[in-house]
Amino acid sequence: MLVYIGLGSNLQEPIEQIECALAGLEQMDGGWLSNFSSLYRSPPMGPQNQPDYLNAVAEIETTLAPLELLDRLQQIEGQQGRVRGRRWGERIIDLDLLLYGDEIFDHPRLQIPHPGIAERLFVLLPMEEVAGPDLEIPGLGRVGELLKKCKGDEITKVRQ
Ligand code: A4P
Ligand code: MG
Repeated sequence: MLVYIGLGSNLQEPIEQIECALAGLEQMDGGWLSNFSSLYRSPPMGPQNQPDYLNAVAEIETTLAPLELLDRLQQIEGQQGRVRGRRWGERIIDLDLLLYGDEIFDHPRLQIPHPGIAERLFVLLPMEEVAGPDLEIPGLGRVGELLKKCKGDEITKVRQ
């Protein structure tokens, strides 16, 4: 199964945190990192009294079931010292399961596609870079089309 993971960080050297999480994804049993995007910097969505975020998207091939994969992602978050605070608040690392093939999944612990994808430039831009504009988000449409409708927040490509 081809899956897309969103990575985000705005605490404790975000670039290093994202690189560390990518290394964790690379080493994950049952998953093969096949591609990843540049890093993008944007102001926080949600509470404004927190640092800017760095975001990226990784593409993985996996044999893991959705909830198994979520467990692995939360393990990586835990290894990097993530503590859960306020909703949409600052974080060392956030790993969101954005897409799991073309499946729609609704479970108390896991919603796929990840809610909010369609309005988030910091998800759509790196996703388009990795997968191209024709990638279909189940129930929502193509990434390229969603991007055209998205309001232009400040977002800058940091590197790569
Ligand atoms: N969960 C449900 N579906 C999923 C999924 N598809 N992937 C559950 C991952 N987790 C999923 O997540 C809370 C619970 O969501 C998990 O235990 C899991 O069972 P969390 O990461 O602890 O909480 P959260 O991240 O504070 O809440 P939420 O609603 O997931 O926030 P988001 O959507 O992750 O947004 N601004 C910028 N510029 N860039 C960002 O990356 N990120 C956030 C957080 C806020 N503002 C941001 C950014
Ligand atoms: Mg999250």
